[in-house]
Amino acid sequence: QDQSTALGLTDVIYRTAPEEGIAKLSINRPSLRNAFRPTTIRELKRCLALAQDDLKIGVIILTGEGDEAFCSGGDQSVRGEGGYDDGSEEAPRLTVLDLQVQMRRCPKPIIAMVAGYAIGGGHILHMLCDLTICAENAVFGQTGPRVGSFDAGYGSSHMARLVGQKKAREIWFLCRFYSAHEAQDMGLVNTVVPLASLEGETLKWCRRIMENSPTAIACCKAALNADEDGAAGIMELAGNATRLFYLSEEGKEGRNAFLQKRKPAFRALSTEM
Ligand code: 2NE
Repeated sequence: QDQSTALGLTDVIYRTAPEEGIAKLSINRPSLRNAFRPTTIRELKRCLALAQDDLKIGVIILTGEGDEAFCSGGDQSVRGEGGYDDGSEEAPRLTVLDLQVQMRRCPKPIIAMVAGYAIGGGHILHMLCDLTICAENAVFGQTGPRVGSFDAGYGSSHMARLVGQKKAREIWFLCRFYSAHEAQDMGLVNTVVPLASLEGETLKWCRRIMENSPTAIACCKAALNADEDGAAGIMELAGNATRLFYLSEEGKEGRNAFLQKRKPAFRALSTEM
């Protein structure tokens, strides 16, 4: 179901297949190789929040419209003095960083489905997805140092975790572009498929994930993020522990005793550690 019109989206297409548990967010600026502007980021954040809160959705696909690009990064034509500025935000800034954090905190797996260019800030978005499935025509790289930009956050630290320090420095310092198979060799992508099979293969991965325990997957994602994300990462992992505790008899006893104005009888329960 395409919900873009109902949501009033201009830069993003938001589709859901609730019966399959899949949501798809697609950047819809193909004439600009799906470069993002603040409006694009705001819409991506909104759709991601919708997918995250939708109990029927278990997996989220992030992609770009057309076969030529996943995303070519920040729209250089709206790059103002202090950040990207299309007149839709109070102050020009790097709104994509907020999206990156939201992607990390999302408990549901996000899969980058990449055809064509994943460049600059677009390359960073694919790296921050939990998995990347790309077509044989995919091209990956950073251009920041060539166009007067850089991402010293996840764009650097997470890249180094994926490909190693030497390779990350090569990618940033030389601004070379890499083919799909080069990207696979350095651990940037999970699999490379013919362009015609990209959507089908991505759906196969989504369906496979949907067969597995959502709580286990959410905890695994939080655990895999935890050390890189510091206190925020531990908080995410700990939040899952609290949620599981709320579901336990011991957790419920605390709430019930408070509401019933009596002393909790924790020790009468068989859930002690
Ligand atoms: C992506 C790439 C390599 C594609 O090349 P090609 O030859 O397939 O297409 P072409 O002709 O360059 O692009 C088609 C149209 O899209 C626009 C182009 O200007 C062109 O417009 P027209 O000439 O048809 O009017 N376009 C493409 N990318 C754009 C962009 N990012 N902003 C605005 N317009 C764009 C080639 O297009 C390319 O190298 N694009 C630039 C990639 C880039 O430098 N991105 C910004 C990196 S910085 C960043 O994203 C960033 C960061 O470093 C840190 C934080 C946040 C963001």
